[in-house]
Amino acid sequence: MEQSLLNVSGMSCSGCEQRIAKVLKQLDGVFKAEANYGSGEVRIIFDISKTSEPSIRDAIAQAGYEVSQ
Ligand SMILES: [Cu+2]
Repeated sequence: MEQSLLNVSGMSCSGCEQRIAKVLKQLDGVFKAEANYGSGEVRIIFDISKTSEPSIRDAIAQAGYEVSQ
């Protein structure tokens, strides 16, 4: 199991948190996804054999948010 903490900009309310969490939980291999718009952080716990951090970053970007390095 792998844990990543990403800095995401563009979240402005709890709806954004829920939207990102929902999108990430739909990815195969993601066990936990928590977004916090106050801190701009998204914490993900995932199975590295099923998905990857780049895939997670892509999913967040496709949902309309920006992931910083
Ligand atoms: Cu929002």
